[in-house]
Amino acid sequence: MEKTWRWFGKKDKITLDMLRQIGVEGVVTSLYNIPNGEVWNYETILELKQYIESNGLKWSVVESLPVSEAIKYGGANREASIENYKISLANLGKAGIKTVCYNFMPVIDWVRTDLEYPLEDGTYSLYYNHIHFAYFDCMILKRKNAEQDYSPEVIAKIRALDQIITEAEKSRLIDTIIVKTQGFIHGNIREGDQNPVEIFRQLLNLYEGTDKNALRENLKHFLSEIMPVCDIYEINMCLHPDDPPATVFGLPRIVGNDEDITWILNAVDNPHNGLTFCAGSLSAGLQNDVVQLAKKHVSRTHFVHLRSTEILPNRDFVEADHLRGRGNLIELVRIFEKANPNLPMRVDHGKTILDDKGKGHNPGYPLYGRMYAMAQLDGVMETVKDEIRQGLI
Ligand code: DNO
Repeated sequence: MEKTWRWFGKKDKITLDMLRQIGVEGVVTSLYNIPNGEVWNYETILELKQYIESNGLKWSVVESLPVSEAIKYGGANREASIENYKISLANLGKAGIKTVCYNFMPVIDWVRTDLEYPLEDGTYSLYYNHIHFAYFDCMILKRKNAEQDYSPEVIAKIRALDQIITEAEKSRLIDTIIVKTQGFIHGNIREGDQNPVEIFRQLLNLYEGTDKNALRENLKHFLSEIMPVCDIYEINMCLHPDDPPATVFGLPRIVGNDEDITWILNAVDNPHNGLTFCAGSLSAGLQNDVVQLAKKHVSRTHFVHLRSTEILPNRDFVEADHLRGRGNLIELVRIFEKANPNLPMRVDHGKTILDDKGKGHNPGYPLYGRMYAMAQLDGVMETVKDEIRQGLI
């Protein structure tokens, strides 16, 4: 597989020169300054592409070309937004960039409640605490009828938490769930925005009346519209699964299990309508056996996120060491390496280790933690290539 790395543009403290030193082959990045829904013009794409190439690397994958909310909920300016998306895709195609990752999660992308959860060995991981999440939903956001989405045990626990939680802890929860995890990836709320909770409430209102079927139809419409452009430029669209693969805040989520993925791939049955196989997101759902999913959908997988999780009995989940947990990454490398040795993969997330702490890297994207995981997976990939050469698999 091609070893790629998520790089956050020229302002990223982890420079392209550093990436070359640690064996990265391709860059995964985006035009972070262009607001969602606006056109990516050819010159700006080319300028960044040439900058990457002048540093001895290539721009392998776009992550993400973001899909605006209007496209997802079917708002008034949906068609104009789709037209802009097509122009951006054509411009990417003309520049020779042909792998595009995106997601179709309403309002909020990935969900975590703790960005520095301390582990016994002195490192830190990303963490999802179900009670803290429910507390934010019911007691801070005060979403209408939110309590109906949780069991009586969970409600009792959030009431107990309410007696002891401090204002600082509440602010940290808001910051983690809807600001810090979202702003750096084209999310709806950015650091410095005033009253993020109110902005978030208004965004949720946009989806009133949009159920799972409506969201599916909106995705199908979007894909049907953009496929002709993808056919001309041979662009592979890579839909990222929902993280975690479950309904949140009463919003529909439609990329969480085999039935969802099969529906989407069949609804627009074009090889350019493909997947980002994110083992981390998929493994965070008990319903998913990632190895089975990979075997079934390998031919439509155009980009792979190698990451793993561990689900705890209380519905919390923690990001696991990359070679352990439910992600089963060794077996996934066997499946993907065999199917397509050029398939781009990136290590997704990494623990905060050594002197990563306090370096100001984006949450989940520290230098040493990711470098360590990439070295682990590099070893796995070389071993698997050897297994293939020897005809063992
Ligand atoms: C989080 C990421 C996601 C992902 C997008 C793809 O760390 O995995 O934000 O990039 O969902 O569109």
